[in-house]
Amino acid sequence: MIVEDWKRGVGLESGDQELDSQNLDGSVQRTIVVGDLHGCYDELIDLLVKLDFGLQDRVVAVGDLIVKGPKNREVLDLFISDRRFSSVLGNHDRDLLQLWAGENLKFTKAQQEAARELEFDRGKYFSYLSSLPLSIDLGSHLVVHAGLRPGIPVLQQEADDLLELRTLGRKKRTSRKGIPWYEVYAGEQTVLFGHWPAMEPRNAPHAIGLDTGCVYGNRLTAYMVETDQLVSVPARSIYRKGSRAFTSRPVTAELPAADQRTNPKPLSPGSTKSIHAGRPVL
Ligand SMILES: [Mn+2]
Repeated sequence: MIVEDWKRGVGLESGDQELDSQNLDGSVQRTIVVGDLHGCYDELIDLLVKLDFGLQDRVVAVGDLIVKGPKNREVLDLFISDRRFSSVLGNHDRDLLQLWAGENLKFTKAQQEAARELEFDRGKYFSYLSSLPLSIDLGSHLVVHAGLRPGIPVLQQEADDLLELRTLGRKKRTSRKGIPWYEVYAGEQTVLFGHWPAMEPRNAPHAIGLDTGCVYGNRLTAYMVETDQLVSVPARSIYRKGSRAFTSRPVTAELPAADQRTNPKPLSPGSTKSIHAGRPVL
């Protein structure tokens, strides 16, 4: 599908949007929290088409909008131009800001490539990425890029933890060998995060990891807050070779059986914990 068709199909160019809690087809507003995009624009479109994305729906991304994948510019242009789209800052998004700010750090080849792709309108992209928050509070749920230290309020968390934390009890917050932070976290809000790709979503009692390595050729996954559903689409291509850490299985519950995937029962936000293990998958 070409992009212009898709935009018309989901109302991206339909002008004024009525402030109504219902979509044109009468469906209620959905909050679609999407895993790490890394420039995977086509798969984002595939996902939104699959969901019949409407005028009153909104997308919240877990960050790392760019770097490694094929269409960084298209992803950013969509988030900049359509108010239904928002995101937290990811570590790669931050790294691009640091690169452009001339900080004397080591940047990866993929980051330098992304910087070149976006150079023609650097001011616009710098300004947008600088505006991204470290967390987005959805009430029952909290969106951060990587993780947080259990027992500390989100506003008191260190930025580097929100951007890069994987495990506790190790010298480096990025270590994959300690205890995953989300196995310890027991806060009231369910945390929706990305950053640490796995073949399937990471499913903890109070957190859901949504990075299923689309840029590595696996899937793009999203979580729908109001109905406690996961939805995903396959990557169209392998854009980057995945690391061994990516292909290792996450420490999670099994995905629900096929008979649980149909006719999901709508749930109000905040009632998600009780059915965590049986979350329907679209
Ligand atoms: Mn990341």
